[in-house]
Amino acid sequence: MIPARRPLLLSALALAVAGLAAPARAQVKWDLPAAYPATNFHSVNLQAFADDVDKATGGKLKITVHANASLFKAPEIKRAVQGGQAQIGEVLISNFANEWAPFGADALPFLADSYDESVKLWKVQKPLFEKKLGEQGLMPLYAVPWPPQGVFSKKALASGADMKGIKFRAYNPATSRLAELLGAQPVTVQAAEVSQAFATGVTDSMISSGSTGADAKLHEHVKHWYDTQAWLPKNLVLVNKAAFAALDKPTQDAVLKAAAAAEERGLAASKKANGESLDKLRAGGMQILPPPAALSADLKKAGEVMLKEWLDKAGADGKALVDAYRR
Ligand code: PCA
Repeated sequence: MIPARRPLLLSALALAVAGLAAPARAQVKWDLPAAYPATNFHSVNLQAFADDVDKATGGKLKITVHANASLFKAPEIKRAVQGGQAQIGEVLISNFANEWAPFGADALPFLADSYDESVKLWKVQKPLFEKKLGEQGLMPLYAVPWPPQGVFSKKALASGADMKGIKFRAYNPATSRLAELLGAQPVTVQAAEVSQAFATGVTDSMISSGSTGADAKLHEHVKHWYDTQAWLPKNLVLVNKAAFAALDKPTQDAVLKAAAAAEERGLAASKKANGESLDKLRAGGMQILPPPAALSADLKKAGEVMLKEWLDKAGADGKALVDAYRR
């Protein structure tokens, strides 16, 4: 049925009023899927970022953080943001090295293996990433490194040879390849399921941070952590470009400002989490050990193979990146 005629002037007036009122009142809601527990320093930092944006925009942009892979699993988050199922998300960028090799640069053993080097690597990665992600309808907002990666193992390790045949949990293509080169059996398990994987014997070892070990209460299942400081993989917060473009300018500025603050705060939080989580694991009965020389040497050898393979795959982009990083 056709609705009763309304005086034309009145509906025009109603439209004009709605149009004027909309920008002031409209609230935009964004979902932010993330893959790590709500108490992890990355997630705490995401929440602080969302709170900063809320405050700076007077509640106009509300970002809801969905921690612990509750909305999407870690490897699905990038595609979800690309496809607009989520407007913003946090990814472990090296998870996507098979898509484009430079995404994996921060998971190459011993290329950038300290906080300072990790920051330096990000500086040269960022412009390249902006271009590549831009082509995919995405925009990087900020990056935060995980603490240095060390080897968790149920059995004591003296060298790479001790890892032959043992089950080794992987979290990205680089950790799978490292396992293969060491003769271990890679099994991919996302962080949210690490505790269960060790408890049920799905895996006996992995390389990761003390932070993820403490999140998973790994001291209950594993007695050794070797402080190999092999690399510091980064979490990257990505936004859907169209969703960002739809914001008004002051809101966009608030997001960028909060992102810059989150990058700085996240770096400090990572350093703090590194010490605290190792203390927690130690208190729980795990031995926090310097790596035996032979284990370090074997990891370095594997790292050299991986860098060569990566340079082959990454082509001109990879060479430019490594050259700029080493300059
Ligand atoms: N924790 C994440 C990635 C690197 C890290 O330290 C994980 O183990 O999945």
